[in-house]
Amino acid sequence: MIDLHTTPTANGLKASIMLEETGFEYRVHKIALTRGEHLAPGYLAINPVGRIPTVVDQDTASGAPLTVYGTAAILLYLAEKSGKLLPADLEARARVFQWLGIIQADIGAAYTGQFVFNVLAPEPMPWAVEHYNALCLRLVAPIEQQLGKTRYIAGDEYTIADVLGYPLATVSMLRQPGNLDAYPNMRRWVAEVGARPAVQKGMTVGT
Ligand SMILES: N[C@@H](CCC(=O)N[C@@H](CS)C(=O)NCC(=O)O)C(=O)O
Repeated sequence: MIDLHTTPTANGLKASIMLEETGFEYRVHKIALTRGEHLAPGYLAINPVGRIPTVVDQDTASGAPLTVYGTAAILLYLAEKSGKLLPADLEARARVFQWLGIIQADIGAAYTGQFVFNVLAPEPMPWAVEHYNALCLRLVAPIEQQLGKTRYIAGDEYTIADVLGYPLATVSMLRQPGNLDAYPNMRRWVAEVGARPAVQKGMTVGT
């Protein structure tokens, strides 16, 4: 059994899609960020970073529960444990790792900044809004280019890079003017990935 502590943000949905894709038995613990539940002592005892998503795997080889926080770490852990969505070939894996870094560290950080200045800022901050909107557009462009060359983000195989990319395209990019209008390759890929039953189920977890 795996305990998933989450809320249905883009990052939370990446973890729930991956749990659906790998087929492990799991139960959901909803963490209401708006009520500060991620900063409550009970949750901080599990994850001192105080952010979601976190998984706690109760079925480990050592017998001790294993806590894993953060989308990239969770997806890699579940891929390794299940033997799914991560190619065995070293070069193919390196391509997946590269996209994992781009989507989480580069694009994820840019969309966090975009959200802060477009949605949370108590007063308009035009420079910051423009800066983050432009940065997001610049950083998602390589995904559009890549999907013009390959069926999936890291090649012709469906991998954890696609699990990371799907909520980015369907949740974070919704805040972008025109949504996916200027991204025909991403729209083709969103339709294909979004037809997967695991993705459809994962996108509803915690809602
Ligand atoms: N690096 C983390 C980022 C996780 C993250 O940003 N979580 C947000 C929700 S999407 C959160 O818990 N925010 C609450 C806070 O920072 O106070 C990941 O890849 O999962």
